[in-house]
This record gives sequence, structure tokens and C-alpha cells, in this order.
Amino acid sequence: MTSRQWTLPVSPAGLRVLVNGYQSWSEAELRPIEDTQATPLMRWRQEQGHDPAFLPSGAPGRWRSHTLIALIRPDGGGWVGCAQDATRTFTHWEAHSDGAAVQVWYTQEGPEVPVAWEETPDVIRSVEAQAARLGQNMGARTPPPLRVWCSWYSYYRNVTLEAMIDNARQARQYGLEFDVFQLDDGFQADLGDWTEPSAHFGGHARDLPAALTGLGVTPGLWLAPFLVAPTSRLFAGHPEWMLRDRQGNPLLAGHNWGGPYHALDTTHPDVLDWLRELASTVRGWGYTYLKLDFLYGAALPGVRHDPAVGRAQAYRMGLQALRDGAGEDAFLLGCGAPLASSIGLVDAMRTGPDVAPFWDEESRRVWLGDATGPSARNALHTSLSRWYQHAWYQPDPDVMIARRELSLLSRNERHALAGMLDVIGGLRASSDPIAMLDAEGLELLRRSLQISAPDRPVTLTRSFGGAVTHFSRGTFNLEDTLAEGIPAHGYQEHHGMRLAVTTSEADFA
Ligand code: 9PG
Repeated sequence: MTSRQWTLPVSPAGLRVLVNGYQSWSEAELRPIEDTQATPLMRWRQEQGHDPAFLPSGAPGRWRSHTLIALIRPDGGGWVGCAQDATRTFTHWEAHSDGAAVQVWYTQEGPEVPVAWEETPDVIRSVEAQAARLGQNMGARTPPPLRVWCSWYSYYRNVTLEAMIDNARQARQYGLEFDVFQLDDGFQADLGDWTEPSAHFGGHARDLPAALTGLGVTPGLWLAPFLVAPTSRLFAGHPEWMLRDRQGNPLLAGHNWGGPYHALDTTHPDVLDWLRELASTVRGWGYTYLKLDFLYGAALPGVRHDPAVGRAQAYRMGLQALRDGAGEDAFLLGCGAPLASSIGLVDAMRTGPDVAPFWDEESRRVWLGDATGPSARNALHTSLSRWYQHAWYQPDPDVMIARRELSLLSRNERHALAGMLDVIGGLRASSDPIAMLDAEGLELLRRSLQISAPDRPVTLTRSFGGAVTHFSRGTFNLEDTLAEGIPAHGYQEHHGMRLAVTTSEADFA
């Protein structure tokens, strides 16, 4: 295990830290270093929302980060560190303030890889430069962003073949410019039994692509390819394919869909064959866009068929098998996925928790220390704090919710979501049933489907809510009270004007 440590010649007072969570749903934050990094109190959230082997600290003045970390002085300068490879190695950063001095160190799990570390007058620029270098080293794929309609955030698991086709037809009638119609969770008989339909779907997933192509959109499909339900035929047929715990039992890889589930051991050659076959089968049905979800399952700590393969490498072998099966020209969106380890194999990546048709779930976030759950606030908070990751893949900050029916979001909150999509500049997505949209909803959806170039923060020395909130095109207020004229949960565009930057930052711009 490689390890290095630095003592920073700076007082912790006024110092901020920018951290990056492990996988899509883990928090990324911009916080005063003396704050406490929240850690989930519920055990089952540790493996599902984080790396259970390197959890958020839960302690004041102690911040853990994956792959990249930055420390920001009040003048906008500071220190930035970033792993330069993540194909077989996890790089774990930790910054600690004891109230008087600040120490930063990293450890690596996997073969030793180089790490960039620099003191910089301009943290924003150094974060972007170091992240870009990692992207280049790993052959990042950054195809043009796509506009995606996805069934999840309105139909959830009750999606039907008919609802997919109806929405695609109506989107065409209204001239909504979607590139992809993506069927999400709910079409399959069980986790692992992807080629068998669920009872309620009203057809088979292989029947959908022809109808979608006929309507002028690319067919997309959701899979959680590394997960296996204990009730599935896959589990009954191949219990020896599961990742195991130390007692030799199939590892519990999380809890969702009303029960616990297992994960495939991607160091097993037969598992890799099965994954290639799965991806090539759905590709053969006509799906050239795949949302590959709950990918963290293959990287969990556990006992593997080949003990010489580390978990970062095991993850990558599984993802490579899916890429090989889907083909070089398939568009792969990662989700619930270890971020840096996916660079070069996925085209796009979810960079935050799920958006939901409400702002916040305070009981879970504040009292249970879990900001990885679905909410508009959690999605904004984390995706905005990962703005620089467009150098790794096309970022997917998740859906716009423009509808007013079946939603508790206020107009300000809807506009904040639209602002996030504009500022991040990656994929555009919506799940709104087209028939639910009134004139205002249609207008907002149309606007949020307009592709934009990624924006840049103007400062990391200020924040309205513990995230990166001050961008050149506008400012987000994630707090619950008015902040400098911006309403709670709101977004204020700077109407063509660049926000005034502080002198010290302007000097280095
Ligand atoms: C389908 C959904 C959608 C969504 C994905 C993912 O930690 N969790 O328990 C957890 C459950 C579901 C979830 C995210 C986290 O949502 O992000 O877009 O595809 O699966 O089941």
C-alpha cells in the first residue's frame, strides 16, 4: 500500500476542502475543513452509497475523498491532488485539521500509480487540469451529449411497453427533441433474469426497439448487470458465480427491491462470458444505448474466485466484458458506479444521487447522515461539486422534472434543476409523461433539452449550501433561506454578465 503525507503551511481557519465521493450517488462537497463529514448511520447505506472500505469520516475536521482532493485558501489558491490512473487502483485521500495544523495524505489500494500534487494560485484551474490529465491517461470517451427520455422518474417499476411507445409518439407530436428513449427498471422478471419479462410489463423488452426506431429515436435499456436476486433463476443456476464473504456465503451487496441481493464475481471467467453475452444479446434486440446501474456491486470488498485480482481491477474486468459485448459503438451510461475506475469504458456517467420530485428528505440526510438518497437538493449538491468530471465522460446530473402534477417541486426548484443541466453541460434527461406537461412545463422541458458547453465555477471560496454553487453563468442557493437576493433553493442567471470575481482570482484567470 503506497502512502504519502504532507503538512500544509496554513491555518485551518478559512480553509475549505473539495471532496469527491466514491461512486455516482456518494456526496461530493465543498466545505469548511473544520466541519464534520457526514457518514451514514444505517449499515446497509454504507455499501450502497459509499465504499464500505473507505467511508466518509463522520468526524469534525476530517475529510475523506476518492481520486481527487483540493484545499482552498481564502485567496482562491491552495493545494490539489489527483491520482493519475485508476484502472486497477483506488486512491484514497484524507485531510485532517486538528485546529492548529492541516495534514493531507493518501493511500492506494491496488498497484502503485502516480499521483499529482501541487500548490497552486488557482485551485479551480488546477482541479480541471489534473482531472483532464487523468482523463487523457485513461482514454476518456466524451462523445456528444444525448437527450434522453427515461421511464424511471414517473413510472418507476410499473413501466409498461405501452407507456414507452405512447410517450415516444407524443414527444414526436410535440416536436420534443429526444435522441434516446430509455426503458428503465421494471421490464425484467428478476435481478439477473434480464431476458424474461416481468408480469406487468405487457410485452417483452425485445419488442420495443423496432417501435422506437420507427418513431425516430434510439432505443435505450437499463440493466443492473452485476446484481443477482436470491430468488432469480441465475442465482439458482450459478451460486458459485457470486462474490462471497469470509465465511464462504454469497455476499450481501445491498438492499433494494424489497430485499437483499448479491453481486457477481467478475474474476470468474464464466461470469465474464455471461456478461459479454448479456450485453451482446440486448444489443442484438436493438438497444445501442445502455444504462448500466448498481455497478458498485462488482467492486465490493469480498472473497473472489481469483484472489490475485484486486477489487478495482475486478470491477474494470466486468465493465470491459460489458463493453466488449455491447460493441465499441454502443453508448454506455454508468450509474451507481465507482467514478474514476470507469473512465475510458463508459461514454457517460451519473454524477450524483437520483433527482426526485421533491426538494429534500431532511430526516434521512441530516439525522441519518445519508445524503445519497433521491432528492433534487442532493442531486444538485453533488453533481455541481463534480463540474470538472466532463473530462472523464459525459456527466449525467440526472433528470429535469418540468411537470407540476406528481411533483412537490416549486418553480424556483424546477429552475434550479434546469440551471444545473445548463451549467454541467452533459446529458439531458426527462421522465415526465408528455401528457402531463402544460404550456409552461413544455417550455421548461424544451429549454432544458438544449445542449450547452460545461460552465466553470467563479470561486470555491464561497458556497450557498456546502456545494460548488457560484458559476459564471449563474449562482445556486441550496440553502433554506434567501442568500444575497437569491431565493431559497433557487438559481439566478447572470444574464450575459460574468459574476465579478475576487481580485486574487482575477489575477490568475
Ligand atoms: C432503478 C433506479 C433508476 C435510477 C438509478 C437507481 O441506494 N439505493 O438504494 C438506490 C436505489 C435506487 C437508485 C439509486 C440508489 O436508483 O439511479 O436512475 O435507474 O436505480 O431501480
